[in-house]
Amino acid sequence: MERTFVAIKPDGVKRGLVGEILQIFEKRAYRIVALKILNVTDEQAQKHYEEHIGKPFYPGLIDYITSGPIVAMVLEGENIVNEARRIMGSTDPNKAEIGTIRATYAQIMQRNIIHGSDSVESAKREMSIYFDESELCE
Ligand code: IDP
Ligand code: MG
Repeated sequence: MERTFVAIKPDGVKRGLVGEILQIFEKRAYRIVALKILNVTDEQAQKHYEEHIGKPFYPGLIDYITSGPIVAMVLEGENIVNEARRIMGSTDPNKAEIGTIRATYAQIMQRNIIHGSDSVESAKREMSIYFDESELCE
């Protein structure tokens, strides 16, 4: 069984979309292995988005992810890394397929509501930024 790291970004939490988004994954019968609300520290944000350091949107991205609490989770299921990204839709909500989370709830990339790991390796790296091993429910 594969695992991925998913985060509802601060705009999703502020807009009261946590329940609706969790339901999408629960209805798909993915298992919640870990779940919490937290304020992302600058250190966590920099680790999470280290691949984007130096890009023009990087400072805005760090401000965005640290602007309020996120809901972080580890989900488990068949082929979940790719499937979760398919459920979320493209990074740019305007290019995301209708029916995906980003197309349904967001308008712009700078406020695209949700994060999902892009590979099994990224998932392992990202979940270790936000969770201790002991927080994962087997
Ligand atoms: P992803 O979240 O779909 O994996 P990434 O390319 O990893 O997309 O980018 C991380 C986040 O940075 C995006 O979700 C989005 O919020 C933001 N972002 C990415 N590209 C741009 C851009 O060109 N302009 C503004 N923000 C961007
Ligand atoms: Mg990414």
